[in-house]
Amino acid sequence: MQELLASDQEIYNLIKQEEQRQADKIRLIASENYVSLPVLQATGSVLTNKYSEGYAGRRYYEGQQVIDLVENIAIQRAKDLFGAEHANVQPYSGSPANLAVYLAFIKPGDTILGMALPHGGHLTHGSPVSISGKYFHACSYALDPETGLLNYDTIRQTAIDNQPKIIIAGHSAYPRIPDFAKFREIADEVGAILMVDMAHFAGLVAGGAHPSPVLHADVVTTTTHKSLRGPRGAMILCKAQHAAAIDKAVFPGIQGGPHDNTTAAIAVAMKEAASDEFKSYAVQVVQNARSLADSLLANNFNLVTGGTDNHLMLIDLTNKGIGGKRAAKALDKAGIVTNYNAVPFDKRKPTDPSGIRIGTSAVTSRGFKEQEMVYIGEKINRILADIDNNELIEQTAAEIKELCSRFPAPGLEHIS
Ligand code: DSN
Repeated sequence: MQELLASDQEIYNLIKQEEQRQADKIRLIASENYVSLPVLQATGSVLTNKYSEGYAGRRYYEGQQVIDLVENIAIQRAKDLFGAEHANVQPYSGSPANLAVYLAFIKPGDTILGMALPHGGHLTHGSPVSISGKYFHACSYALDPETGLLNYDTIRQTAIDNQPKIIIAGHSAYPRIPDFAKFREIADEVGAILMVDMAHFAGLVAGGAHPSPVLHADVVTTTTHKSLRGPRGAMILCKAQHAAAIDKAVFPGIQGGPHDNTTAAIAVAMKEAASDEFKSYAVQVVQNARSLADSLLANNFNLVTGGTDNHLMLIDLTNKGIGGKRAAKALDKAGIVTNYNAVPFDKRKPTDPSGIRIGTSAVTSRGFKEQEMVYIGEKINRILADIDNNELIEQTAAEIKELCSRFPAPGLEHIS
């Protein structure tokens, strides 16, 4: 990036600082990852210079000789990877993708049913602070208070009582695997569209380490940058019968020109995700999550649902007497990056809830295995047991930096 250095040293330096931070720290934010250098290169390509409103062969600007080919490759790879009948690769990110689904199927004031945000759902699944809760009549299902698991009898009854036009399955902070066939049955019983937001676990689905929702759902949305390890973007997969409605909702419904550089990077990431190496990666993400959960349980941490079947877990810190925000800040200083997160039926406020959420997608990308998971569990325990010990925090940060230097992260191999 010598040209950037010469033209804008301030931004160059900040990018370098961020590279160093990503290289030196154990990044456990469940929605983050490291993309490969090829994905970075496609993202940073001259495709960013092009406008391409419309779809291949039906654009509103000329000069699409290359872009049409790129987008068609991305679509075909997405369809092949997930076994989908149709794919739209233009949504800018997960929130616009979900909004496009609502625009395609319902009108303002219609009812949607999704997982409650404090129970692991996403803002765009009907939270009152999001457009999904402001423009639609949003009702929600909660987790079982005893088990912390999805309760399909409750979901069914809530659907019968509220008659939603769309039922949303999928989550941002649920450590178990939804039963997509049961969701399908409930949706059929009330005549609803079944939408699955698989943003968090799409990479696990691609790698065969998680059941696929694609055959069960009418429409599946996903970001491309979480466990799927692509650029910041999103996709909508759907049955062929919904293809026209979905495409029209994305453009011209809520978006203008697609980000063609991102589309190219999605294509690159889909090729990577179809590889045997990625299958091993997805399996290792889940194995690492289990090992980390076991290590935390052995250190007397309380995990929502008692463990994990996917890439993430939610630690309820109530028994440790520490708020999630304070814990996340101390861990960050020690070189372990997490986010504070509400736990189901949380008694604390959302801005300082009782839990932290952690996931293994990023650390697995840099080659961490079970042994490193045990190490991380023990470090989290040491720091949170002595949270005001700055000397311990600094010493841990140095140890973690040394550990990370032995596991170069994708895209950051040049950092020492
Ligand atoms: N912000 C993402 C997450 O962290 O789960 C969801 O969009």
